[in-house]
Parts: sequence; C-alpha cells; structure tokens
Amino acid sequence: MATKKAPAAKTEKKTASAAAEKKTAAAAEKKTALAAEKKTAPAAEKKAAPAAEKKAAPAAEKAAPAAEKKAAPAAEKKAAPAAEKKAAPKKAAAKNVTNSFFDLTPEAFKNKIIEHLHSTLGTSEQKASKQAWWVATCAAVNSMVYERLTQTQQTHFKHDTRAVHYLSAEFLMGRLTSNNLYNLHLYKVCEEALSSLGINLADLCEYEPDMALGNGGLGRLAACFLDSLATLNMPAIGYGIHYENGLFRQEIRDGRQIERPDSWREYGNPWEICRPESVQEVPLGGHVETVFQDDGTIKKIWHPSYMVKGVPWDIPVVGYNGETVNILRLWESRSTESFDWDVFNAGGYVDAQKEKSMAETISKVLYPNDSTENGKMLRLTQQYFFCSCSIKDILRRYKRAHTGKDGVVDFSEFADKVAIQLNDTHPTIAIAELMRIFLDEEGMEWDTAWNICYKVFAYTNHTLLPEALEKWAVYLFEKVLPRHLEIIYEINSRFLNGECEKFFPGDNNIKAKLSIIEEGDCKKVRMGNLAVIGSNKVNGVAKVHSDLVRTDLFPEYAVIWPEKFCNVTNGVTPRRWLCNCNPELAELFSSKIGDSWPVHLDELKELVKFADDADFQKKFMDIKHHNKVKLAKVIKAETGIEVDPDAIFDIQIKRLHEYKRQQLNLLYILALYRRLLENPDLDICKHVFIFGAKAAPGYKTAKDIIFAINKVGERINNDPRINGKIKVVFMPNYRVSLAEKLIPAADVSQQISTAGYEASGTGNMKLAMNGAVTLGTMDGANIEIVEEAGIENNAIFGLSVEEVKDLKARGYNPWDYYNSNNEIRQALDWLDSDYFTPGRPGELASIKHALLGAGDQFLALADFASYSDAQARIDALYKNKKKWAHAAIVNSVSMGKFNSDRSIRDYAENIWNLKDCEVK
Ligand code: NBG
Repeated sequence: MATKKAPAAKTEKKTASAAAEKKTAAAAEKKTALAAEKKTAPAAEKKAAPAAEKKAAPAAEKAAPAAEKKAAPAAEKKAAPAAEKKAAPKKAAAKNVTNSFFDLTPEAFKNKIIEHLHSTLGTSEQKASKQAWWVATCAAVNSMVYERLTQTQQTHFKHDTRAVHYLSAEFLMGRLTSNNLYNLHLYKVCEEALSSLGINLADLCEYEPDMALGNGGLGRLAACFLDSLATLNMPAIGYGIHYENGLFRQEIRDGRQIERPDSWREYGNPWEICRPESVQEVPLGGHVETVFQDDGTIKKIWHPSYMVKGVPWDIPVVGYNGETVNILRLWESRSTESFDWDVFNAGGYVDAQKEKSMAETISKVLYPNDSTENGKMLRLTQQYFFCSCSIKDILRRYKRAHTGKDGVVDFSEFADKVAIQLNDTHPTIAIAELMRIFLDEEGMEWDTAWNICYKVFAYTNHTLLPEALEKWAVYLFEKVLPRHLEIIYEINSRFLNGECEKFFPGDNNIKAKLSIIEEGDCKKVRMGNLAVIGSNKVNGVAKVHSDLVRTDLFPEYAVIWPEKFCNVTNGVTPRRWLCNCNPELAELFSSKIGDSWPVHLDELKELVKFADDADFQKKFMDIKHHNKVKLAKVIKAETGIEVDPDAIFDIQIKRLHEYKRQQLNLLYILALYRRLLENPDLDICKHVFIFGAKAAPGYKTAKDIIFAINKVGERINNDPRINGKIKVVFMPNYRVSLAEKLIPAADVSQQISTAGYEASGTGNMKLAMNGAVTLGTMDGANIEIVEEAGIENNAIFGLSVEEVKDLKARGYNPWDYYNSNNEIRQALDWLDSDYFTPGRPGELASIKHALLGAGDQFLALADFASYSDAQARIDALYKNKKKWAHAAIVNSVSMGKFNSDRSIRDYAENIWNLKDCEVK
C-alpha cells in the first residue's frame, strides 16, 4: 500500500542485554483468625448519581450509522405494569432509577414477539422451535435497543463528545438476553408476555450460547466495564475480534479435559449487526521502501504483500435503564477477494480458496491461553488486525467531525476527543499503528505525531507473570509488520537517548532493561515496554498489584514518570452479578432500601444494621438455601452427583493455574478424607467442594490437576464409609452462564492464590456480593475485600506478599514440609498409589512431582497448615448459624466498592478525563 510523505524514520538503536533488578514491594498485610465477633467494615464512599451534563442539542447530524428503523415505542400505554416495580418506596422513586424508556405492556410485548416470529423468522406459533422463540424474543428486544442505539450515536455525534475506546483482544460477554431485558426493566414484562404463550422465559434463555470471546478475568472485566460505561452514560466503544470460535467447550471424559470447538454463532446470533459500510482494509507483510526526497527528507513507503478486509459486527451494549446504548465493535477478517477467479477457472478449485481461507484464519479462533504466547505469528497478526481496523475506525469518526471545507483534517483536537485504553499488552501495536498513519498517511512530523499519540493511550496491566508480558521475535515482527518495526526502533531510540539518558546517564544496564528491544540470540520486541513508553497512564488492577507494578515490574520507568503509574481496583457489574443472577436476594435488598442500589451499590451498606436481625437473617439464608437447592439439581443433571443443600457449598471457580492453587484445595480434601477414614465420627459439617475451571490445552500440569480432582472425587463420592460427609464436584465447561448459577449458591469462596500472583481477581467480588465467606490469602483484591467486609467475617490464611518473597529469597524447600507434616506426606504419597485410579498406579504422580521434585513454585506446601486451620475456622463458624449468617450478610452488603461503576468513574476521572453525556 502506498503511503504519503513521511519524516525521518531511520536510525535504529539497540542495546545490550539486560540485567534484572528486583525490588520489594510494600503491601502491608496481616492475617488474623476468623473470630466470629461482628464488626462492620469502614463505610464505603458515597457517590453522586450518574448525573449527566446537559448540553443543548444542535441540529444537523450527519446520520450516525442508523440501525434498523424503528416505529415509535409501543403505541399502547395501558396501565403498564412496567419494569419490576418492586416495593420500592420513597427513596428509589426520588432517585428515579427504574424509569424505563419503554413502558410496554405484556400484551404489547407479546405482539412484538409474534410479529417477529412471523416476519423475521418466517414461522408460526404452532411450528416455532424454542430456538425460534428465543430469536423472535431477541428481535423484539432489539427493536427497542436499536432505537436507543441510534439516539445515543446521534447525540454523541451532535455533541462531538470525547469518547473512550476500549481495545481488548477479549470480551467475555456471556449471554445477553436476560441481561438486556433486565437493564431495560422489561424482564418481568417479557416473562409475562411469554408465559401467556405457554413459554418460560428462563428456559428460553438457556438456548442462548454464551458469547465466550475471552479466556477469563481480563475478558470478563472488559464486559463488566462496557456495562458500566453505558450505565453511566459515558461515550464509549469496545473494540475487539469477532472470533468465529470462542473459548473451547470443555468436556470431561474419564476425568480428563477434552477440548471441543465453540461455535457460538453457527446459525447466526441475534445480538449482532453486520456493518458493511464500515469495512476496513489492513495491509500485512511486504517491505518498506526508503525514498530520498529532493528537499533532503526521507519518505517511507510500505509495500505490503497482501491485504485483508476487516468486517465490523456491532453488539449493542445496553446500559441500566436503557438510556445509553453503546456498541462493542468486533472485527471479522475476510479476504479482499472472495477467491481467485482465474485459478478457479483453470480448474484449481481448492487453490482458488487459499487466500480466502488464509485471510479468514486471522479471526478464526481465540487463543485459549491467558498467560503464555503461542501460535506466535498468527497471534501477532490477530492483534495487529483488530488494532489497525479500530484505529482506522476511530480516525474515520474523528475526521467526520474535524475536516474543514477545504478537505483538510484538523488533528489539533484529536487527543481531546479520543482516549484509547489498552487492555493488557495485546493491543499495544495500536500505538505504532497510530504513529504510522500520522507519519506516513497524514504527513505529520514525528514530534507532532508523538505528542498526540502518547496522550491518547493508557495501558492496564493484568498480571505480573513474566510469561504473560508479550515479546515477539524481531524476525517474525519484521515479516508481518516491517514498517511498524522501524517506527518502534525510532520510538525506542528517542526514548533511550532522551528520558532514559536524562534519568540514568550512561547506565547501559538500565538502558538494556528499559529498551523496547531485548538483545540476545533471538532479538525480541517487548510489548510491555512499548505500552509503558507510549501511554500517559499505566494502571494495575488492585492496590497491592499496582504497587508491585510500580516497584517490581517497572521500577525504573516509575522513576522517570512517577505520575504515570496509578491504581484502579477492579469491579464487577452488580446488575449481572447480583440482580440478574440472584433475583431473590435483590428483591430482599430492595424491600428494605428501595431499588436505587443497583447503580449505587454503596447503599447496601445500610443493611449492615440487619446483620443480626433474626428475621433478615432467616430471609437471607432461606434465599441462599433455595439457590443451593437449584444448584444441586444442576449438579445432578451435569455430573450425576447428589449433593445435600444443607452442606457447606465451598466453591473454587476460575482458570486452572498452579498459582491459583486448586492443588492446595485438593491436598486439603485428601487430608480431610483421610481424617474421616480414620475417624468416621469426626464432627464436621457436611462439605461439598465444587470446582469449575478450564486449563489451557497445552498446560499439562493444569490438566493433570483436573484429572486428579475428578479421580479423587470419584473415589470419595462413592465411598460409603464416610457417609456423604464430603463430596467433590468438578463442573464441566465453566463459563459465564454457569458462574451465574454457581455464585448465588456459594457459602465459601476460595481465593487461595500465592500472595503476589493474583493481580486482583473478580470472582472474589462476585461471590462475596452474593453472600459467600472468603477463604483466601492476602492477595489481589482479597486485601481490599476484607478491608471492606472485615477480616473477622472471612477466613484469611497463608503467607503475605513479603513473606512469600522472603521465603523464596531464603530458598524454599518443599521437602521440609513433606518431611515434617504427616498429612502432607500421606496425601502426596497417596497420589503415587493406585488408590484413586485402581489398577493404574502413578497416574496422579505428576501432582506430587510438581509439589516436590519440581520445587512447588507456588508454595502450596508452605501454606498447607495455615489453609487447613482456616478450613477448620470455616467449619466452626458454619456450625453457628447466626454467626455464619452475620458474616455472609456483612460480606454481601459491603461490596459497594467493587461495583464496576466505581472502577469506571476512577478511570474516567484519573485516566480518561471523560464526562458522561445525557441521551434523551
Ligand atoms: C487477570 C488476572 C486477574 C484479574 C483480571 C482482570 C489476565 C491476564 N489477568 O487477577 O489474573 O482480576 O485479569 O484484571 O486475565
């Protein structure tokens, strides 16, 4: 692709390889026993309502992409039993939070659904399958959603609002039907409408495949953030990849994980809209020509070897109340030519498809690995593909509003209108892409371009695991993105000779460490370093993690740019993770304090006064019990295992990773099982250990842990000697929609990572919000959770961040624990035998090996005794129903801080400088 003039971009500087330097982080943590006396957590912050700056709306909008033209909202306004009007007295009414934009009667809703069944699906009430009913229901919802979407886009365009563009390789959206209905306050209306047709809405929702376009935490966080951005009326767009296959579907066969493709949109997906009018073209490969111009300057011309097409699919993101509907725009890769006509005519039927299938491979699969790189070249191409499409889309939108009559674009306001958030290092290449376009296509000088560029970007770090900080071999990079490599060299050289030299004059070790290019046999591009250098803010996702980002991961950068580093503690949307998945609990809360709390989660704190109220305790625990009964049915249906809803439901749900320490949980189960065999009368509460976890397909130890959990479970669940006192359940195919069933039923939330390794965690927040007691280490957001809910209402154990570092520095030897602790020794030796795999000894030996021979990198043995004590405290507390209810309630009502609305306000104020915008 030819480019226009470009200023000098020539010298590349490289430095010698790095010496690593470690410092230790502060992070104060204490552990105390779970005493059961009540204290309440420090009051949470009060915030203002998602106000909305009023702006006058000028006319003349240049038709923001309109979606399907709508009829005016439902004509009939019969005494609308609109949106769940729960016993929501004075306060809620005053805050006016349940105003729906669509005051629809069930009758009107029903007619809409039937109309779509006929006209959109071409079927009838008599013939329609459940699937068809579901699609018709979505279409009915969409007719309203699109109306708000168009209104939102026109309003943003009119006001030329500053917007945030959230670039993320992953969005783990889950299902949208009930969430959208809930946010529009139409759930009950729809439920009634369908029930008059003999259809159950909850059943229908089960037909929706999860939109699983993410691996875990980072992707789900992005989804929660989109919900909050729309709810707070913030102009925002999510940008990502329209993967044809999301995260694999997990099957368990003979205890082992089997991966199966996830074709979430095999027959289309009613929530997405294709936007052919906004297609982008992306150049790839080839070489760069250097042209010496007459005026002495140099011009760079990139001659790519091929182009692919980026086709955008928009998914509407419905904010609570439905005032703002933003979009998530996902790019699908396609070939620029559908196939080679000439080759086809010459009889090369398969060859003719080659280019097409190569281009389509880019958005084919989500890499099922959240911590290591693989499929390197394709992955880099994926990243570049979606970043390039997104940057061009952002520029297109900007130009629409900032091009003069003479056709000249005024870029002076670009950084005032555009904020781009890089969700981890995956979209970092966007920095080089924006620079390339500014330099080569818009003809800007380097300094002008850079001054705009770094003001636009901000980067969120989600993990300290070194293998997750992406690095690309220079030779690979050069093959795919030769021009970007040049630009990165130039950014690097200016940084090393500029800021770096200023702060660390002549220090080549530091230069080697901070360089974007890692020297060595195989030179590499360090995306983390590029992200830090090219962003105006860098944040971690919980206090302790942000401290570690500053002190351990990027200490020298923090010397150069102390103000660049900040923290935004994660949050989750209470609309999905409380209201929608636990409606009975939501109802109970609303009956006491009105219904404005879903957007002001701090208000729940008022309920602390009921934590010891017998009536409230009973209602709260009855709801928990009911949720457990429902989950027990799901468990039976999915695994065949019978569990007693009166038992402790002890849940560990998250990706399978050694640092998250599912193996520590397993070790304790083995020890407890042995205790019961030795003393069948042991006085413990019935205990159900429930796991849900996918392992990266190439991560052998993780898969072995899944196998071990299943094999140990089989033996324990079928051992009559222990009288059903413990059960072990591994729920296959853990995903958002399954989490929605597990979380409301949890008594105990296992958050047991090695301190310093879990950046934040978000499952911990969801579980606590639903009344689970945290059994956890002082890691990630657990620290802040117990700050809010009281350490005495949770079971905290294990080494602190500092202690982990100290122990590692002194030289950790797992054999010491094996030799001195009988339970550890017996449990590990058991794994060597054929006790759990009759006739096949040694099948579980790899777990023992990881914990001993391989050095137990994540200190599971060091924390075992303390973990076992914490479990004993859980057991004792559960025996005291009142104290347990107290702890569960205090946890649930103290999670105001972990509302993703708070996180988004933090980003908006401290990073994006973003204001809300009322959409009428
Ligand atoms: C994860 C961390 C979690 C954190 C989420 C969201 C990745 C790479 N990291 O601790 O492991 O809660 O990000 O910030 O998904």
